[in-house]
Amino acid sequence: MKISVMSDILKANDLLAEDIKKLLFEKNITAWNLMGSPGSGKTAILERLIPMLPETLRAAVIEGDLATSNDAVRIARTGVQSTQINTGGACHLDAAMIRSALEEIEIDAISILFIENVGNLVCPSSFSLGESGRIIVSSITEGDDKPEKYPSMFKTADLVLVNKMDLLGNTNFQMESFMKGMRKVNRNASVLPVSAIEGTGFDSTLQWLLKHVKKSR
Ligand SMILES: Nc1nc2c(ncn2[C@@H]2O[C@H](COP(=O)(O)OP(=O)(O)O)[C@@H](O)[C@H]2O)c(=O)[nH]1
Ligand SMILES: [Mg+2]
Repeated sequence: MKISVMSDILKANDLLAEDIKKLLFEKNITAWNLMGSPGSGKTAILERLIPMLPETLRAAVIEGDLATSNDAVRIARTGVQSTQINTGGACHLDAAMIRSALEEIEIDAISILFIENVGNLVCPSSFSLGESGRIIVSSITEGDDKPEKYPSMFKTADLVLVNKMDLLGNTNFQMESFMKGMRKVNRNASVLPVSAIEGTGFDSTLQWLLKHVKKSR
């Protein structure tokens, strides 16, 4: 019984997500679903990346959180449109929330949409938001075993940003172990080490993004 209710919810979400995908395609917008644990550095990465985007690629951000507008306020400081969704307890965003948030965004003015999902390594992976691709932020302080422990999240990634590399000397994180686990669950995703605090790795991240923006058009 529980299983069929869940599959109905996912089916309804997928239908709505397809509509969003079509709309974004018609408007020539590439949308990234940004996922990862709470505190992995999703907002900090956007704060670094957005000012690096070329003038021709204007971005907007949808921020998802259980409560507060703190992240949307941080993003607004970068000068792009940002809107906050409070899920009121739900551990993930869904397509209906994105459809409402899109009504608040001037979508004719943008080419890239970042959707920062609720911090969680499980729930968000099952819910399509109509995105063009998925970026997972995994910080080294979480440990190098996360891809293997949370395969449903990592297997759907197009890009994994391994954040907080500035702290490498203070942890037992081994990139080799991380990559081993990662390749067990996902052979194709790109993996890039970054530090949102120091700004390292962002030239490669930007290049990856620009290449994939072109591809999805
Ligand atoms: N040392 C270090 N701290 C970081 C880095 N990126 C983010 N943080 C810190 O990690 C905390 C959570 O960052 P935030 O962007 O809010 O994470 P989010 O919950 O995933 O959006 C903040 O205190 C950030 O300053 C990084 O590259 N290095
Ligand atoms: Mg955040």
